[in-house]
Amino acid sequence: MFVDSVRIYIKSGNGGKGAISFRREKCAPTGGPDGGNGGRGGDIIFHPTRDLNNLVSFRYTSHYKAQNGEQGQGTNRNGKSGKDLIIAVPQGTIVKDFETGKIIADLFYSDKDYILLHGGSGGKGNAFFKSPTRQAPHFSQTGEVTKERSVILELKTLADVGLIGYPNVGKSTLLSVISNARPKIANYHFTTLTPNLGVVKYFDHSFVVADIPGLIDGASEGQGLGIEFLKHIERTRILVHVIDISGSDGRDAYNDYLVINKELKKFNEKLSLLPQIIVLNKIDMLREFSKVEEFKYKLDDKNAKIVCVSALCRENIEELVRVIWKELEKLPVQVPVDIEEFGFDDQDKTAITVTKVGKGEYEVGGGFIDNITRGIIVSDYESLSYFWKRLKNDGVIDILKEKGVKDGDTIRIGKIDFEYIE
Ligand SMILES: Nc1nc2c(ncn2[C@@H]2O[C@H](COP(=O)(O)OP(=O)(O)OP(=O)(O)O)[C@@H](O)[C@H]2O)c(=O)[nH]1
Ligand SMILES: [Mg+2]
Repeated sequence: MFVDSVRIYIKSGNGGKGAISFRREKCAPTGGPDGGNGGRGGDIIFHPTRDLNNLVSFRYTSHYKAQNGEQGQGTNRNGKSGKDLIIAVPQGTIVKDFETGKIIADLFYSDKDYILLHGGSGGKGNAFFKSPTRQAPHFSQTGEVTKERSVILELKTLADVGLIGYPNVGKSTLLSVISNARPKIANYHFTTLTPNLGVVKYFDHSFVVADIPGLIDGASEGQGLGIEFLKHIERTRILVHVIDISGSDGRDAYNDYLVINKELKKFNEKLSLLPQIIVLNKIDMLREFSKVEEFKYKLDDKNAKIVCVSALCRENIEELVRVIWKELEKLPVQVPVDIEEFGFDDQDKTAITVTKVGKGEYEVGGGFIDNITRGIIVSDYESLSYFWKRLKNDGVIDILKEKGVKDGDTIRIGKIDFEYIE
């Protein structure tokens, strides 16, 4: 089964909780705080690789979770970080946020890893909260709890050259003789059902060729296998238009050429504007060479690049590879798609929202607040005073004042109501 688009769920690891612990020594039964910090949660990392060309494995496993960080321990021992989860995907996979459809990453370069979700930070142990006025803090910070996200993975195959043409004209045969690929070849239509990639070597150079299923008249209206799979050649730099010049299937070669170009244009104007090299294949079956001349005569573009070959008999194949390379050399290299500003983590960590919900009542929330409330124990005086200090020092109180908060008003943070005292 070939899968080129899937939805998956990913979650980085939560941070571990900071420890609450006090030193115990023979002569000092109530020593100072020595609770270590919790470990960081593992990241979710995507690893683009050339070894994969299908997203099918994601059909069977759709939830991916990195390991949580471990809790801190006494004697100032920090918790272990959670293991990252590395997810291998085919090179050229695009990751989109499911909610907004925005592109988050184009995993364009093979082996260039991309951290999509950072693990939650570990909570501070109680040793961290020790201060001259707070000698024995009985609180620690909980680890950051990360959110599960849903993303769409879309395979946008990366190839330099796309092979297009009617079914049975010899596209796969051609790929098999110019590259290392061994696609299925047979004398019937629609032998190729999913894209095949092959690497072609030309002296010290190499380039990637994609062979896709054949197109027919009306493909854009769903005839044959449709035109959906043309997206796999959207990122190519040139197209090699393969035509059966012998007419072995009983069609007219020039008409085939026009039909395929019309279908291309219907799929995507940009694709139809890519440079094309016309390959007139199956010349071994030609009884009259005049067919080639006739084709050239009918062609509007008198400067079109045309190469006559026999893929089966390997005739003129080296010349074709040379022509392809010479064309490629002139064209700019491919670049990843433009990414809109997007980051799951950034959005969350800085947000402070203050909403007036009633007379003298304010609700305070957002990722920033979630972060500083981690591990706060309302019943613990020191914990609470630390929390107020953070609200003050980090500007939350100023925002409340701007919104008109007054002495005696209620401030709701999470599920707890506080009274605001100036
Ligand atoms: N005589 C001759 N036969 C060829 C040549 N190239 C391919 N063929 C034959 O044409 C038939 C179709 O070849 P494929 O390579 O499978 O054609 P395709 O364009 O990939 O077809 P689809 O995958 O169905 O779109 C096979 O029987 C090949 O052996 C050629 O140069 N000369
Ligand atoms: Mg084929």
